[in-house]
Amino acid sequence: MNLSKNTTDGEFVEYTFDMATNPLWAGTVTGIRFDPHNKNGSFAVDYIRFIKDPNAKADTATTTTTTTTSSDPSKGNITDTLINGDAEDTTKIAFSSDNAITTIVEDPDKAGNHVYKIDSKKDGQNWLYARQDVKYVAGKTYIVEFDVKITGTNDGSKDVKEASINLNPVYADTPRNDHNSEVAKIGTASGWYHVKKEITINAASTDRSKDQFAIYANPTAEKLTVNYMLDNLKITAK
Ligand SMILES: [Ca+2]
Repeated sequence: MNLSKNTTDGEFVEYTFDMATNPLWAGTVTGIRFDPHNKNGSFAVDYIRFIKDPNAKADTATTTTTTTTSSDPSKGNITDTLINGDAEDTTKIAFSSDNAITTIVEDPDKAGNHVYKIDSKKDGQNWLYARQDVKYVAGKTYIVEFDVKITGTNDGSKDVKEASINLNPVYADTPRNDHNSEVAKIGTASGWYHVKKEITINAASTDRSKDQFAIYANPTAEKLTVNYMLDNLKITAK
């Protein structure tokens, strides 16, 4: 999307762009870049805002929605704030990702059930994340349970022999942000796989500003990204 000229002669000018005409704006848009000129100079921005087209039609072709909802970690600890772990509220995509398109779809194996679909939006080798902001209590042990199903790789192959599924309770300060552990080695032939794993937040951790619960799939040995589905995430304090 380009502006029409290199100067507005010192005046504020309002530009409106119809993003629906841009084929790259599909799925969940996670960032915008404002890059106002390709000459030396200065600029000021009064506002940037998103306006919904009042005539936009709902996409009835799929059960997916593009609204991402985060929990409110200010409310308390993770057992209170983790939201929509079973994906049954199809208006609340409670997981976000920097490298995946995250949607809620009907479970291909069970009519009427809804699940998160985590698909890579990049070529090549990615550690494909699903993240939700939460708040932990230092020293607490939590029981994490969820169902995961490998759906294929980002080159279109539906056959993954073995993929590594990992948990990552993200929090700062002890000893680093990431606290990874592998919880499953499964393939597409495994179907839905139930994970149950205990995590303990380091008792010395005091920085709650980066708390996040994350699940990710490692790339395959062939350096392809592994797509997956999630359902029934529950986290309970032990
Ligand atoms: Ca569900």
